[in-house]
Amino acid sequence: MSELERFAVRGVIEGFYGTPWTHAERLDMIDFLSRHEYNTYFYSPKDDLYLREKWMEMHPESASREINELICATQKGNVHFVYCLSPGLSMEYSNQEHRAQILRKYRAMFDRGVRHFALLFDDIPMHLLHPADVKRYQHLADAHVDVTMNVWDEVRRWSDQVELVICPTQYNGLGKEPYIQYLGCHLPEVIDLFWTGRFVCSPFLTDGDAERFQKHTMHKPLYWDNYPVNDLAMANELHIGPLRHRDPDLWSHSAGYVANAMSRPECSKIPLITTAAYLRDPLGYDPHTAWEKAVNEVVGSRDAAAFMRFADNVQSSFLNEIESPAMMEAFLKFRFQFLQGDRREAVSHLQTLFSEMEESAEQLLQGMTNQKLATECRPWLEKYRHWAKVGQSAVGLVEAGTSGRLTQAAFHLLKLKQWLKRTEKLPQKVCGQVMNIFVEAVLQEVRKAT
Ligand code: LOG
Repeated sequence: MSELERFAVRGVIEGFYGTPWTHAERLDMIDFLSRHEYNTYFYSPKDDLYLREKWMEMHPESASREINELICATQKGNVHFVYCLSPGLSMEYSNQEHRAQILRKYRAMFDRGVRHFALLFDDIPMHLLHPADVKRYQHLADAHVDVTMNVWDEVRRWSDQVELVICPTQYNGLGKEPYIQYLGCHLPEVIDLFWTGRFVCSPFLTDGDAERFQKHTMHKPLYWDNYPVNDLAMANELHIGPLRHRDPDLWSHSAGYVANAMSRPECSKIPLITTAAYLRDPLGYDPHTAWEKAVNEVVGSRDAAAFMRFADNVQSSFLNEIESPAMMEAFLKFRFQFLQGDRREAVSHLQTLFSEMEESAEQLLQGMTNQKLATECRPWLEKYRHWAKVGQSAVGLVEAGTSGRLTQAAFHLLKLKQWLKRTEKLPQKVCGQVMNIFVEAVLQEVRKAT
């Protein structure tokens, strides 16, 4: 695809709540982005004090040195570094000194070569709180337009290469809500507006929604896609599945696409490689093919098969309604075979399934080539290993029960209950509801027989 026929901005935002990436992780990520044809990195971890909570203070010396290195790395890798400030928790919009402070922080970055800036007004009160602002502005959008135009008029004088992105306070919906409509219609088109789609985490991003957004706001949306991020309420999900349900023509209806990553950078790489494949060729994008390639690249050929087996059961997210597809299929087949055909064979298939599951878990827990990935995935791998144990006890119970060996059956039932209790204590989402459904079916048979 030619440069003109794809997303103009292909970015990743470090925009999650939780532990920010380390300096080394950022440098590694910038290199990764460059190799995968991303062209933009938004530096905006929510928990970096000097970008949000203490936005008025200058970065301490050591952080400032690290930012310099990040800027150099992005320049080398042909990636734009976007310096983002989130002043909305405390800013008095009408205060000249507050505006000057934003410009002072931007200028320090400009002098080091940064040309891309963002003002992020997400996750702040929807109403004006400072009395001086209440007096001066009609509403929040009025204040945001005023501050943005003030900042824009100054930074565009520094260089004609300077670009500015805004994250509105209302960043999801239909685009016709009064705040976003006001903002869009009062800001020039060159200033991009972030938008997460209809929802904070949007299962689908469609051309139709993008067109509607443009109609109401006079701006093509700059997508801020909240995948693979897994912060806050999503913390027990590990988003290592592929990107799905983004329309192939979205590039022509948008100003660009930016993925919000997880605080686990190595895990993030798997979905981000699939996203890169989508951004490169949206029409030809096939989630499963891209996913296998991504796993191969991040995990390495030695562990890829075991990891795929694991990852198939760790797909819980707003993008994916089908959990543990291979395991579900195996259970349905088991049920059919057990009731209609060869019981022994049915049981033996499940025995193989659960011992392979345990072997994969052990292999990945004990010595993955990619140690960093192993560390980041550990809690989910542990849960996966626990489910393998539950499965083995359940199959043991079925096998002993149907062949009349009641003492063994009682032993397996005890084991099953023990493993189930331990497993259910682990909060990580693995196997969705599929294992619970299977175990419940087995226990129901036991209840009937006793
Ligand atoms: C935050 C974002 C956070 C994400 C997912 C935006 C624009 N802002 O609800 O920092 O990572 O949701 O929890 C957000 O999405 N707010």
